[in-house]
Amino acid sequence: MWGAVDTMRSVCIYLYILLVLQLLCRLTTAQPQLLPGSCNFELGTCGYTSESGSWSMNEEGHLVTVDSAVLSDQEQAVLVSPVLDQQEWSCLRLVYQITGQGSLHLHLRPDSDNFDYSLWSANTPSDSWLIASVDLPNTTNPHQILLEGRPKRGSGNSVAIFEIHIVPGYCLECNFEEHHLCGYSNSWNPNVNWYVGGVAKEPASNLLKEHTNNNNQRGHFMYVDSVYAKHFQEVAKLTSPMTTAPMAGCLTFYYQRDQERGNMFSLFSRDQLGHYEEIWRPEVYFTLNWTMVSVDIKAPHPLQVVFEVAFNSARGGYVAIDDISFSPEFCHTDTEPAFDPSIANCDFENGLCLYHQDRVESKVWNRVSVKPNAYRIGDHTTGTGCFLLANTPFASRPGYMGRLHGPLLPGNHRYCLRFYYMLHGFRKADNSLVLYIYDENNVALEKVWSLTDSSRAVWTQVEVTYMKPMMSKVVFASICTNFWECGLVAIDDITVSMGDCQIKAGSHPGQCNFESGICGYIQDKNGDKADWLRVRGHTPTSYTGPRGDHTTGVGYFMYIEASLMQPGHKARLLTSDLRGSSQPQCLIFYYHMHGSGTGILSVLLHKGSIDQNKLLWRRRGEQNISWMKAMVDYHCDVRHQIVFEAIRGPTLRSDIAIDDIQFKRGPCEEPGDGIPYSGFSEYFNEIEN
Ligand SMILES: [Ca+2]
Ligand SMILES: [Ca+2]
Ligand SMILES: [Ca+2]
Ligand SMILES: [Ca+2]
Repeated sequence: MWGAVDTMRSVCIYLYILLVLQLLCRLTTAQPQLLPGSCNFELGTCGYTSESGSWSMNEEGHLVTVDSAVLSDQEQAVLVSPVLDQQEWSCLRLVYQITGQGSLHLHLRPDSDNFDYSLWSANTPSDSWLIASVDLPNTTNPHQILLEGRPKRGSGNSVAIFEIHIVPGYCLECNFEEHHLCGYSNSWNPNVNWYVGGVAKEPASNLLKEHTNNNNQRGHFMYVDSVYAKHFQEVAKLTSPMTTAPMAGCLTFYYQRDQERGNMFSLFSRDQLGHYEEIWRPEVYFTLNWTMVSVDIKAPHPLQVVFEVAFNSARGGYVAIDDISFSPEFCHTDTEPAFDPSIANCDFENGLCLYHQDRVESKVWNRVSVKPNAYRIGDHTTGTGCFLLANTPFASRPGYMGRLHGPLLPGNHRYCLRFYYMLHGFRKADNSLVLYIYDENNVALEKVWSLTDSSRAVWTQVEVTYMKPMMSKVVFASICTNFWECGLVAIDDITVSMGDCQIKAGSHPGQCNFESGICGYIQDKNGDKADWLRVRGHTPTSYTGPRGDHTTGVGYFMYIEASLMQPGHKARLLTSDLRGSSQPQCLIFYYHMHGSGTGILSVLLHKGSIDQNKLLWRRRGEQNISWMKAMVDYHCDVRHQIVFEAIRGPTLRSDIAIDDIQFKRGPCEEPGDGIPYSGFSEYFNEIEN
């Protein structure tokens, strides 16, 4: 008898301990694990320091602000995190507010790199706080996070940060236990909306139990029902934050659904241009319990996921979701790996790559290289390389059509095709170049582009976005019906990438094409007599300067205008401060030195004092009518700037231009032209070969 009571007591104590343990467990799981770099600015700045300008702790705590009133002559205030060495993928959530006019920028500063990389920015003012989600992809480099506030000058403009949370995992993931809902947002609709559901706020149906921690008071999920639906096709949308990196892998989530009298439930992906693509819809109308779903995602660009439920009446049932997670491995073994369309790239430097011509016709397209001289433009890749030329006078036969076929690429993908063309003579452009998409049976599916404008004798970029449901390829066609009117058309530097051409790759701090400004480059105001000018089109003086830029043929470049300078005058353009790196660096840029009086272009390494300028690269005198590629290896482990210094030659025909500057971690892969300095002659007007 006593023994039985003892046993009862032990069982009770055991159950009690189990209960306490469970409670403790719930307390720890309810609080997301915060990684170093997180801060709520309540007790201090958690190791964040002001690098420039002044972020200040608000008197009431809870936030740091930068106000235009306290930024005396600076335009921005930069807050730098402690050094973080989180290597796994993590998600940074930022709670912020912009009041009046201004912007907030988030940068990543990898250790041992010259540049800070822009991760995210915002410039929309709001009446209350907003939340931003920024993916921090896995890295082996220690790094820092930079918060740059730029309130516009004038009173009432400020930028505030309330909270920085860095949590393990992907920004798409959410269990809806945290109060910001991981940046997921409901698109407000008068009658149907996604709400936070949970045990505390019992939803209409008794079937619903939250998923994350079964029976947990704090457990929450997202829930939409039809009770207030009044019209046909009322849609509730729950949208994830936009990822800040391309995503490929497996998205899983749990859902419950009761579709007694009609609702439509779908999961969409949405890109930065607003293109929706349905990636999943349920196979069943009614789930007895939480049901897990796994969907493979292959996005070459940042994306959002959108959970959409459409109701037709107030009796359309409900849908609930919870525990969205992501893994970089595909969930289904038959999912093909993300396709790399760069197999269709070709710069024609080493043959035709995977391109070929129709066999039945004589060679209409010829791979040629133009010996660099002052009259004929060389290729686009380097200025001295190879390109394809159709309709050379020797090959032309009236009435032909010369086709150049690209490799077959899989269907159902949106592709961005870019290439450069140039009319290499001055004849009629009509039909000189037409671009088709063909299927695998060589049937033309669509004419996607044709050359219409007349020649400016400059390499001009074309961008074409296309998508076909079946395997397809691009076909460049050149048509000649009348010998005397046939154009001489050239193509070079074909690239194919995934996604719409309008989605530009994120701006890279080490790249400048001068299309939207001068990238923070600095005009020397003391050590020279003139400035570099940013222009598009051609330069005003004949027989010197480029006819168009290198990036697109119709974009911007920097140049010195000889007619505004005296012989021997210098113009110096400096990069912003580069941090220095233990790694060798590769500087690539394009230069244009054409004109009988061309002077000198030098690239110098500047370390603080003028005396420490080191010559890295130099060209003297007229080089070529083409944009020429330069590659410069250098190494500098302290703070420095790179200087582009042009010296005007003896005559007006001495414009010097630069474009498409790029810094890469070195050493430069391909051999450069191997000549760091050329033109040792004292005479400026020497023409080099
Ligand atoms: Ca949950
Ligand atoms: Ca080429
Ligand atoms: Ca440009
Ligand atoms: Ca200057």
